[in-house]
Amino acid sequence: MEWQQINQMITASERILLTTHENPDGDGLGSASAMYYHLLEEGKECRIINCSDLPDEYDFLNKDRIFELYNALDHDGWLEKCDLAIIFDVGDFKRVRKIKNAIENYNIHTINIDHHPHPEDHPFTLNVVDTKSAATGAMVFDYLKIVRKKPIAKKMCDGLYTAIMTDTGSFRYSNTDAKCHEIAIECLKAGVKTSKIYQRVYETKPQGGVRLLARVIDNITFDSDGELAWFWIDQKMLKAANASSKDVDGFTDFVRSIKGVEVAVMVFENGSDTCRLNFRSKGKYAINDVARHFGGGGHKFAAGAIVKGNKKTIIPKVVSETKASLERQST
Ligand SMILES: [Mn+2]
Repeated sequence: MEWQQINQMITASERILLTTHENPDGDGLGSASAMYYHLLEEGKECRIINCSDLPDEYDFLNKDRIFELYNALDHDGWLEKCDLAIIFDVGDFKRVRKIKNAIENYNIHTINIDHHPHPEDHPFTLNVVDTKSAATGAMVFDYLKIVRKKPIAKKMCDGLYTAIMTDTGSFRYSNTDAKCHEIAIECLKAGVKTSKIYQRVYETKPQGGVRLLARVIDNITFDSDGELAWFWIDQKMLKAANASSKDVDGFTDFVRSIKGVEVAVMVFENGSDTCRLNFRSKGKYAINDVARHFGGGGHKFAAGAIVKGNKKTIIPKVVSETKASLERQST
């Protein structure tokens, strides 16, 4: 990997922006916070500025109030003199929203650290991608291991552990490898309270979200001899359950956990003539080609897309396209 190039660019910079994608997850946030504390030790002036608010379940990473929500008035003065932006787990540069404009307007050099695929003609100054890595946090761990003279500090480990835990579904998904466990060992030795982090992230489900899940479970449709399970959610269901759109995170993983199901698909009607599609596979079938067909993308076994249209028009297309893909792959 290009660790030395990253190191050179960081060394040459004074003021550094760290950021991750909209609707951030544990991987993007954990990676950014680990790097933040490292750069602070290096004497850099750095800030984590995201285009979305910090989700409640990650507030344990924010004891030092390190996560900021972008707003041009507050931040553009600082960004104007920024030397470098490090972007974590983004998948697509567009997913940092308005921060992309600021980076381009102020000609800030960029390092992209990610385990999602990016095209050859990527827009970054330096593109560091390892699609085999279970999490972006595992790449940040490697970088810190190589450049730090001191051990990785507890505060950095809190972020790294959160990144690995959330992107592997707590060390259960097919991307979990020996490396993930090695990182976990190092984090435990550094004093990370792993069960506390687990509880904070996973055992704080809002009641509305659980009520919504009950409705979803009641309406799963099975296809392709039970290997495909799909469901939809619309704004009416959300209202009736008193849930928010954030609550649907993890539903597709849950539906995939049913016996015999290989692929789970969610069609979520956003309310503004768009639907969010979510694809999860146990590993027998790749589903990112279907996501790509609908203009999205992602990993082989976890992908998504956002499409124009309502559930009436979208569901038949998504179901038939997914069924066709499963059929192609089983012959
Ligand atoms: Mn990730």
